[in-house]
Amino acid sequence: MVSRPGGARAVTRCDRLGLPPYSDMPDGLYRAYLTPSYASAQYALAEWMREAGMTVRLDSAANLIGRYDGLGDGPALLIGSHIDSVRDGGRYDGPLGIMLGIEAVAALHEAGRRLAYPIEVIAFGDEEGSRFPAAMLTSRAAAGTLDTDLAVIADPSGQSLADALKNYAAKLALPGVTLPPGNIGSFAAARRAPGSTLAYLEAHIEQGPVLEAEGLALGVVTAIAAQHRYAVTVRGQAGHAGTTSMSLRRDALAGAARMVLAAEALARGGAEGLVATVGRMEVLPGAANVVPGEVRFTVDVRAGDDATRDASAGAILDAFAVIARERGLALSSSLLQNLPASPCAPHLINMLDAAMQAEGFASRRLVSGAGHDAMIMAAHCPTAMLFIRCRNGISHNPAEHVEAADADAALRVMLAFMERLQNESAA
Ligand code: HGY
Ligand code: MN
Ligand code: MN
Repeated sequence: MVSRPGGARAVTRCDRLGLPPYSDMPDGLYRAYLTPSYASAQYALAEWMREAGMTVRLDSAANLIGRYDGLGDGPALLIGSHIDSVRDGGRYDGPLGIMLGIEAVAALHEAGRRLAYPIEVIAFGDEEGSRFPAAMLTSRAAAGTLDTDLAVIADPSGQSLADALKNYAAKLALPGVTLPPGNIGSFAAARRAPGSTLAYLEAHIEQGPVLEAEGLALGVVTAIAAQHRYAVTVRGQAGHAGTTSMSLRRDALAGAARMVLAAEALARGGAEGLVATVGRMEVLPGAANVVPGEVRFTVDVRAGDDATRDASAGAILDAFAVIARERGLALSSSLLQNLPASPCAPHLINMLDAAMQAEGFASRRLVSGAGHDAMIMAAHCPTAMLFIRCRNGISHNPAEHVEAADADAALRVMLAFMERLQNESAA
């Protein structure tokens, strides 16, 4: 089924990438950085970028980039989002922003038009952190803010990021895609030259209920919430489930359960917009007839500003320590991810808002509770984000859904924004 260009085709292409071979899950969507499904998705995206009149390349962090030259060869408008997904995720979180970037270029290409500035569409490879313990890896490579030894970061199978990049490069089969000098493997070499990007624009589903509740298709993001993500380990004593009396137990899972409820209670009672989530937990040894001796879990704490995030995360860790002491448990925690709150560029917020109103949409500005590559790219260039309504605000879930008409609306506003950006940069 060939969809007409625009929002419908963008949604259809996201749907297509929701199934094998573009997913590593047989009955759902899981596409992780540098996996076979990631390669298949890059193959399809490269085709669609070329059809839209772009030349296509990989940077040395294996981000896929399509380029549509402008009348001038100054700094480029970068439009993008991420192509990786969470486990059993939705089809639009990430890919929709890439597909709409391709549709915007395709519209210019079909009209035989070139804007004053070049346009690049980028498919970031690892926003979710669903394979390696850190997230936003490849936008941080592009922004030049990831200074870590790639051999130290490893996935659950033990494969290091460095080896995963080498393996990916070795098996690469992307005809018509230009490889970076020195091939794939160096995050440092993926850094976009300072001053080379006019602005970064990301269209993304809201992943929340606000726009739908207010009957709005689109919203302009003013800032992205601050995030802290911790790895927590609770150690007690494993024991026989039948012979260890309750009074003598040091049950790591019972203690961890109290900690989960303490984190929830602190977030519920905290500032507007404060959230805390325990999303992953591992119980060891994990046998039905053994009192758990060790539990490892993650805590994700977010707030509209850094100070609230820091104070709340500190209160949560303090509560954990009290529970551990009361129960004779050992507690350790490490900060996995520290993402400061990231404001979008005021002049781009106003420009996107004006474009939205010029296209007949009511103005609506909102903060993003979800993290995005835009918060990383803010270290490199001014950023703007356009939110698109999604059904029941559901995301990170196969039930994620976006209407083609809303994707069309977003495309219209993106094109109007691009014209305004041209007028501003020509002034
Ligand atoms: O976790 C987030 O907010 C994003 O979806 N990675
Ligand atoms: Mn996303
Ligand atoms: Mn996501």
